Amino acid sequence: MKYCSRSVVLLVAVMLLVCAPIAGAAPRFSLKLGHAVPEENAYHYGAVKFKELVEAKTGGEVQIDVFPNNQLGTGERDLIEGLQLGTVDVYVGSTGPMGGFEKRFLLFDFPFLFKDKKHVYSVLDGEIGRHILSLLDAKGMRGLAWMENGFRNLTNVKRSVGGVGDVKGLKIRTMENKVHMAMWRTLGVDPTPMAWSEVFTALQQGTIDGQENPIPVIYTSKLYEVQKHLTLTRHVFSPAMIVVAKAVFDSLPGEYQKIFAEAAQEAALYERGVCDKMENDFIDLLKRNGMEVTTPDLAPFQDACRSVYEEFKGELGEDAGLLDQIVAAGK
Ligand code: EAX
Repeated sequence: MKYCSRSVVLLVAVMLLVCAPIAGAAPRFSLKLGHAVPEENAYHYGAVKFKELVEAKTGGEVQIDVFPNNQLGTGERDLIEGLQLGTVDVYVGSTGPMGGFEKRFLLFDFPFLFKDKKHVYSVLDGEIGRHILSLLDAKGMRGLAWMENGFRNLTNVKRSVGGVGDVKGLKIRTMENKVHMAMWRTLGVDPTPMAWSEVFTALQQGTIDGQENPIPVIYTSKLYEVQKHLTLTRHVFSPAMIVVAKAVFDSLPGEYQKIFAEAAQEAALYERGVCDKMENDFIDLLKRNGMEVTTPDLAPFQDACRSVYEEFKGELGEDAGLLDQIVAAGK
């Protein structure tokens, strides 16, 4: 009897060991997601939502660790390069530097191209948006969804900007993007391309007078501590994206690839909502933190930088016609 009971105990123990999931088992895929902004920014909300959806839908077989605030690189261009080098698995961030990897991403950088967010998403969520995202496959990346950075506005420490003439001579940091730089040159500004990670210090030290970004970035990066004047120029709509390194995406089983695509779309819609609310709420907070806010007549700004279209349309190659399609969609 004694022998019998011991063998039963042994059998049960073996079964428990084999059947019970091994607590804390290493996930099949452990991925690093990087972005360039603080955890208070909408990107982080979108990144965490993506993480949560993917981990839940894969039963923890895929684990995503989110690294905010440039922890995986020295700015967005660096993070995007990381996708190609294998140091970053997932990127959440703006399209700003992407024109340096695939020229046709410059399509979205033309000044005053988009009239409002309805116009923006009629393009990004349609055939043009799908086509532009697909171009990343040839660059070692898989673009999964369009998030939102937002309409970009000017800040500076030197003077109030009531009209287009008031920006002449300002030294403004731009993203590493030749269309943005050209736009500011046509307005008489001295553009300084710089990684986002260096901007706050440069403003603090006075090596630049100002910068331009959407309201959520201006507030969550505490630029009110080093900038006095906010001018609501809305001169470019800056899309953001969820992009996976193609080597990583291709290594996933088909069912996980589908989960990634669906989770990215859901996270992007969620992030756009968060970003939109921040854009509406944060202008008052910027005023309360001492910023003077002006809303100049934008027509002179638009007229002054119209030449950028002719100067850079050729960069879009066979997709140059998409620029006219986007303009037409806004009429
Ligand atoms: O993506 O570099 C920039 O100005 C970007 O808008 C910012 O990092 C958020």
